[in-house]
Amino acid sequence: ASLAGRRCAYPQRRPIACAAASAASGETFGAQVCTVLGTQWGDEGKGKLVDILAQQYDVVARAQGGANAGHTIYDPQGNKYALHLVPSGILNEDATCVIGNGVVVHLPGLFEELDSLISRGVNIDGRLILSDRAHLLFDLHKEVDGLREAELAGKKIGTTGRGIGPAYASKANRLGLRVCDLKHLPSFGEKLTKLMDDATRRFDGALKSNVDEEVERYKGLAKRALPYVGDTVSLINDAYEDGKRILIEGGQATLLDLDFGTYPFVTSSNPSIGGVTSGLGLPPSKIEALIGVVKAYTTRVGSGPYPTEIMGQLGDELRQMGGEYGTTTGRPRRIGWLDMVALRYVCRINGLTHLNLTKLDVLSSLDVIKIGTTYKAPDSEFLNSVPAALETLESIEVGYEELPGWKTDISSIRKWDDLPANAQKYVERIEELAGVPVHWIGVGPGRDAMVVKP
Ligand code: 2SA
Ligand code: GDP
Ligand code: MG
Repeated sequence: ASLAGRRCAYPQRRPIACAAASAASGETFGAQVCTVLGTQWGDEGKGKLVDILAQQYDVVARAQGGANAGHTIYDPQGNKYALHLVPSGILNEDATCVIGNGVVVHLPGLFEELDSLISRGVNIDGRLILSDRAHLLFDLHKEVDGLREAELAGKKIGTTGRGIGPAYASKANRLGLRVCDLKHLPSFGEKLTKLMDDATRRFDGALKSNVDEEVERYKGLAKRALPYVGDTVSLINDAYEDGKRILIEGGQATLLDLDFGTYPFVTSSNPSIGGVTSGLGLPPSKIEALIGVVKAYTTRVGSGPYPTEIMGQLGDELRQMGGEYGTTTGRPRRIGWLDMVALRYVCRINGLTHLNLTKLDVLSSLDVIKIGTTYKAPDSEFLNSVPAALETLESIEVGYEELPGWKTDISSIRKWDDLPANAQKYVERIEELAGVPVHWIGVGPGRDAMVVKP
């Protein structure tokens, strides 16, 4: 696909007010380039906000991660879609969806996802562009993911098993194959042989993937993939220069970031702001709005430290009320109170300009809601930020504030003024502690279940 062809690929957009925002305030979100990032351990509801904002954006792009992501969205008829590699703008037929260079792509999985969308009547034609620089994730990477987890025995990371870590390791080892390699099949075979030989030396006899079978399979996959492949660096910068509106959808979240998360219990990409720019080739100076999505409590899937974790019956009840099970793997999510020390750390790292507080409705039955506000290491000072060492983080004593609950269903409320006073106070306290305004408040999973704070 030539660059010249792509330059004209964006239809002139009619000004569409965001469905949820307009219901509440008539607002169209102003930023030409806007990024939506997870601020906790993922599953904050990023997909829902992206789906809502996508109604006003021309390009919706993913920059990092892969099919470990599980973003759940609902169309206006209430039909549910769980997306993994496909950006959450796909239900807005006027938006072009981009899978950027920073994403690791399992092509059979991508096609499965596309087929499922097509079978449900979603029009994909000409709407999905896959970066020629994105790295390919093979079944081999999934096998290695499983083998490495097995080696860790009782100390598993608790990965999604989607091959993410091994695929990024191949990229960093300079053994990876990229989407552009699909255009050069003879050397594709040679490169794949090198990649597989390396893995075979490490996991002697344990791997089932076979080079010849895989090369044959990728001949077919290449044919189907190539019409989607493009120079997304040029595409996205051209779009910007043409005045198009660009929305970037983060996967996972900053506390799972390879650099800033609870290492080694992290994913293998940078879900924070750095991954957005390196994963798309769009300069940071172009990003006007950085939206952090914050669940009104916290969840975490997989192992690792979790200072505000709620154990026992209350945790189980919140899991049920919030439907907290992995979108990709179905695993039960661990549950905890909001952690403002961690949230402040995440706001600073990303320079967040707006917050979307989600799932406020899930807390509606509680008498008292706790917010973690301080970290204290045993026999030591209060800490100002999230410590690097797991040993410290695991021994932290969290100090809590307690706020009264509102004890009434808020899921049909659409206006800030109609929220119960205690719910407003909870939101305002979060803004105060985070130092970043809450602009959207989620009160249910549906596209319309959003309150805009004036
Ligand atoms: P991986 O597979 O190498 O990225 O796993 C490393 C850690 O990152 C966590 N991780 C996630 N955490 C929450 N949600 C994710 N997506 C799915 C969802 C998860 C699911 O939307 O529910 O279905 O289980 C996601 N992806 C990666 C992972 O749990 C490890 O802690
Ligand atoms: P993501 O990975 O950040 O996109 O989040 P997931 O889709 O994995 O998990 C969020 C879950 O919460 C999904 O099932 C959403 O439909 C749901 N959800 C999002 N926002 C809200 C909200 O405000 N209230 C309720 N009750 N559910 C929500
Ligand atoms: Mg998710």
